[in-house]
Amino acid sequence: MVLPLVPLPSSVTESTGALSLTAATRIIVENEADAAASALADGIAERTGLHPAITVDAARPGDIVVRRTARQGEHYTVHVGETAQLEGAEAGLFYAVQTVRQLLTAEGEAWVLPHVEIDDAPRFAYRGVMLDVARTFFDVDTVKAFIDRTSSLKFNHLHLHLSDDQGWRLQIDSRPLLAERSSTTAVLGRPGGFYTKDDFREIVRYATSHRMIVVPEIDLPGHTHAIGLAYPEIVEAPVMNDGLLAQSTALDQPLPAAGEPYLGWGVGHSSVKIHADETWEFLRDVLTEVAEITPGPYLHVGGDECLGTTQADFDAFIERVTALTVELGKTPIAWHEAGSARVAEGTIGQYWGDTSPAGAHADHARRFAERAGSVIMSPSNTAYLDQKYDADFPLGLDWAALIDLQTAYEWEPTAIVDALPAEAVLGVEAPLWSETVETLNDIDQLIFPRVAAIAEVAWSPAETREWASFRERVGRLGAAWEAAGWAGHRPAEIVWSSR
Ligand code: TNX
Repeated sequence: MVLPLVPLPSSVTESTGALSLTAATRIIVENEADAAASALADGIAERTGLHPAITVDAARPGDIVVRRTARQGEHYTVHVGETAQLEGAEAGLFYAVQTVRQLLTAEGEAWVLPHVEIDDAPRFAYRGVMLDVARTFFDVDTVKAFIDRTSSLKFNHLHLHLSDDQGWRLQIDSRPLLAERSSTTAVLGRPGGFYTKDDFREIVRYATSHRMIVVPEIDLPGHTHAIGLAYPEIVEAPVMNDGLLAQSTALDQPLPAAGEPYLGWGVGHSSVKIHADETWEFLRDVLTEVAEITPGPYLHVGGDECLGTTQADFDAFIERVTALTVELGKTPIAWHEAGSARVAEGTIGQYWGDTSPAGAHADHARRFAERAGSVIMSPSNTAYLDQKYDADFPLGLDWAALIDLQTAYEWEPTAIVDALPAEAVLGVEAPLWSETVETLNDIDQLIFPRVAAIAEVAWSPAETREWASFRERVGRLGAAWEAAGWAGHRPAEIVWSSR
């Protein structure tokens, strides 16, 4: 039987036999306050009902040793023989724990860890997931639940889409009306909401403890209708466009009205006033505060779908906003359309076209590499978690593709944009837009199991990736997800094991 490991480690050598976990099993540490050891103890308890003690002692057969190494980074090793030994620096040990949790195997009434040697490190430095908290607002606990799920698959960046036409989600002290007015609405009349600065810090703290860097996005210059509910002087009047018409036919609100909430999900109708001094005073204030509460190196400034903006205005805006971001000490990330502009050196592009782009999409993506930046791959026809699995799936949109599990698995990040050097691919991100997503259960239905496929694309060596192997491993992982209380979709093409 294959080991239920996703993403597949770069090196796995199995041997016969297994370590039995019993009430006598202990976790041996050099320091009892070790975070990895307590995460491992919690994971074992959740799955098996055993409660291993954490102790500083010499290891006996059947014990699990958690050992910190000096070497930094995400590399780790797991050895399971007479004892189990986990080794890594802080990040590496976190991943070793996730791997050992997946290795826990039921044998009748007993629990074992199969004998194995694992030596593992990720393929890509940037392994991201995105949650759109703007279309639908998700409270701090739901964001934490999203972190629990995705960090278990070794994702290391959490991109929060904090603003859009339907709502603004972050308290900004210098612009109090954003929280007071712009945050009160959401798509389809759902309840609004926003994160206080303390809420945001709590999300950052929780993400950090799960080895995830928070990437806040303020989407600019489009997707800004909600700002106009608070600061109408800096937004343009809404404009009609094809994107809006195509997406909003089902909704009773073809064109948003200035100063009124927008509850549909059409795109491309809004913009801030690109040449107004007031706009830039606003942006400096807002982005300064966002940068201040963000320990991570990145600030995402949007740049997507400005359908009513002239190319010259768009490019002028992007050049200025990426320069401002650098001035504030952060590396800008922008959706790939921003590649039309003279982005600040080092700006990272996030590519959302499909896996075989024509024309401008690919040109724009290449631009980031030419300006000393790199590209995060989020192809919408394979990596978008908000697209339906199949035409009958009750949740999700379908404008990019129907994405079944195999489609989410079988794509190669370095083979999308012609003539983009492989080293310019910083990594992979799977976005979850929330137009059709209301609850944590909805999130689970759309992310599980596809997020596991994207995790493997992001982590595992290209030459080891194989659908036949993945489908078996992911099926065996279903039991661990159930034990954690993570429901989700269970496509019939996979054999799901129950324990
Ligand atoms: C496109 S792709 C968007 C979002 C929508 C999403 C829905 C991109 C950068 N923007 O505004 O939420 O489609 O699938």
